[in-house]
Amino acid sequence: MTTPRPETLAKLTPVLTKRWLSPDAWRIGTYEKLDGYAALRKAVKAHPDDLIQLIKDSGLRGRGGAGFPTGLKWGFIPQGDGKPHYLVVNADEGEPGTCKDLPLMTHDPHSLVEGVIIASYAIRANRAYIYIRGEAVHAARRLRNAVQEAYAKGYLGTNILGSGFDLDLVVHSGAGAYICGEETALLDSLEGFRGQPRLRPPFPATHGLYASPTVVNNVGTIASVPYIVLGGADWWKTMGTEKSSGPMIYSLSGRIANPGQFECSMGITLRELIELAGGMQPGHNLKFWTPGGSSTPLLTAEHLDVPLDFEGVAAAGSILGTTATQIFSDQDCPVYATYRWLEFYHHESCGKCTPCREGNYWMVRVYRRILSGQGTHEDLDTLLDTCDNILGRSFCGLGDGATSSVTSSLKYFKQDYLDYIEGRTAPKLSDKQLVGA
Ligand code: L3W
Ligand code: SF4
Repeated sequence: MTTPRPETLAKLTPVLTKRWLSPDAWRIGTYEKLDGYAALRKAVKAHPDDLIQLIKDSGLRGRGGAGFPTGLKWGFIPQGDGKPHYLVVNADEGEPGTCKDLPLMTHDPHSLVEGVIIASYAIRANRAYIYIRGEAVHAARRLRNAVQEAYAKGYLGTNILGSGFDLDLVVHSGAGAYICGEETALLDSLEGFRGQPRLRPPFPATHGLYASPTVVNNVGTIASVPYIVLGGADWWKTMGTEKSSGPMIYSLSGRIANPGQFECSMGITLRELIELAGGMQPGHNLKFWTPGGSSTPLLTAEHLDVPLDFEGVAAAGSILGTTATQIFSDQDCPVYATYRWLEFYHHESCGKCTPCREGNYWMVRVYRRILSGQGTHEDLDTLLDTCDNILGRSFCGLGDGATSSVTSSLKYFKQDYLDYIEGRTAPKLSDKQLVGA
C-alpha cells in the first residue's frame, strides 16, 4: 500500500463525512454537541426566499447523478398556489457501485433530518418523506430513530423552535426496486402504486406527489444544506470548481488497496483518489473504471487526470453520475463486467417501454453467446444497433444508462470482444449458462 503525499492528502475536504468517525454521532446528543441543529436555529430566523437564494448562490447541484441546480429546483415550487407542498428525499440508492448515501444515513442521520427541515421550511412544505431502499434495514432503523429523537426535541412537529413552522417527516421503505430511484417512479411507489416512471414534463416541481408541487432531492444534496446555511455560499464555493461547487463524496471500490468513501473538492482526479486510497492492489494495473456508477460510460487508464466534476467528466465522454468509481484492473474483463451490469439492467427494467424491456433482454443473450465462445462478428454490430434503439428512445434514464458500458467497452476494448469471438480467450460461461439464456 502506498502512502499519499501531503499535497494529495490536503485535497480531502471532510464536510458531510466529518462526523462519521465520531462514536455515537447518530444519537441526537452527540450530534448537537458537534454543531448539530445550529443551522436549523439560524434558518428559521431567515425568510424562506432568502434560504432559496442562499442555495442558488452556493451553486449546489444535485448529488443523485444529474447535477441539476438545487436552488433553481426549489425556486420552481409555486408559492401562494393553495396546494400542499412536499419534500421527498430520494434515498433509494441502488446503482451498482454507488455507496455514499447509505453510510451517511447510518453514521450521521441527523444531518439529513436537519437538512430536510431546513429545505421544507424554504419551500413551505409541511410534510416530507425519506424514501429509503428496502434492503437498507439498518440505515432505515437509524433514520427512524433520528426522526423520533428530533420530534422529542421539538425540531419536528408543530411550531418548530417557536417559528410557527410545522413539519411532519415520514421514513418510507421501498421494496427494493432500482426503478424506484427514478423520481417519478418513486412518487408513484410512495402513493401506493407500482413504481413506474411518469411522463415528464410536467416535472415534480409542479405536479409531484399527489399532483402537488414537490421537490425531489438526493440524500447528499439535502445533507449539504445545513453546512451551507452555517458556512455560507462563499465558503461552500471555496471547494470544487466554478460550475461544480463544494465537496463530493467519491466512493472507491474494486482493485484498490483501501476502498471506501473519500470526500474531496470536486475536480479531484482518479489518479489522486487512487493515491488517497493507498494505490492499486499489488499486482494490478488500472484498465477501466466507471466515474459515477454503472450507468456512466467507462473510462480507461488514459483518463486518470480527468477532473472529476460535472464538466470535466462530460468533456471526457462520460457522466459524473453518483461519483461511484469502480476500479478494474488488467486482470478483469470489460466484456464480462458489462455482461454483469446488463444482467442488472435487464432484471431491473420495469417493462413499461419496449426499447429497454426488449433491448436489455436481447443484449444479455448476445453477451452470453460471446462469453460462451459462440459469438460472431455480427454480434458486435447487433449490440451497437440495439444500443442505438435504446439510447434516447427509452421512457426513462434506466434504458439509456444500460447502454453506457456496452458502447464504451466496445469503443475502448473491442479487442477483448474479438478475443472471445476468435477463440483467443477461453469462454467464461459454459454451454449450460448459454442454454439458460
Ligand atoms: C423542473 C424542469 N424540474 C429537470 C429536474 C428533474 C430532476 C432533476 C434532474 O436522473 C440521472 C440519470 C441516471 N423543470 C426540469 C426539472 N428537472 N428539468 O431536475 O433531472 P434529469 O432528467 O436530468 O435526471 P434524473 O431523471 O433525475 C438522474 C444518473 O442520474 N445516475 C444515477 C443513478 C443512480 C442513483 C442512485 O442509485 N442513487 O442516483 C448515474 O449516472 O442515469 O441520468 O429532479 O425533475 N424543466
Ligand atoms: Fe421502464 Fe426501462 Fe422504460 Fe425506464 S426505460 S420506463 S425502466 S422499461
